[in-house]
Amino acid sequence: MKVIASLTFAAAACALSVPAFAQFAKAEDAIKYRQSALFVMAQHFGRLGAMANGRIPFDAKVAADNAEVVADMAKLPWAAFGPGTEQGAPTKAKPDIWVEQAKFKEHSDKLIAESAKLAAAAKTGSLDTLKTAFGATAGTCKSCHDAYRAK
Ligand code: ASC
Repeated sequence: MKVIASLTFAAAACALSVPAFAQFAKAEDAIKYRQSALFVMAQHFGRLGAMANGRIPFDAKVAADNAEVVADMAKLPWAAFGPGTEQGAPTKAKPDIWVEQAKFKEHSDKLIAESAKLAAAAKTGSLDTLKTAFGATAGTCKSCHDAYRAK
């Protein structure tokens, strides 16, 4: 009983004190996770871009659905950039991410904020509103990539 109690305590203490990285069994999993989240986000963002740029017809419902996925996915990758995930699988993430964590977080927070605005903009049903919000969101993708993604 004592052993079980202390194991339970140890497990609870671990859950409380370890960084978000601990949700991944290994660095490779964290890298795959963040790449997957960013990939799914890019697929849905690309569909919005096609509408914003007139490559496919504007459909308000499709736009709203895609923008909602973008806003949801935008929250996910960042917990997978934890300590020790600089390498472990092929990655374009620059080492500066782990040196300039506050700056990196500013970028990710900006994306989360802009993609939430994008989802709200898409719900208005106005293509012009969508275009503006798409541009602002794409700008946050680009500025982070310029700083923290290798070519
Ligand atoms: C996309 C995509 C990105 C961003 C970026 C915006 O659709 O895959 O990485 O937009 O190109 O500048």
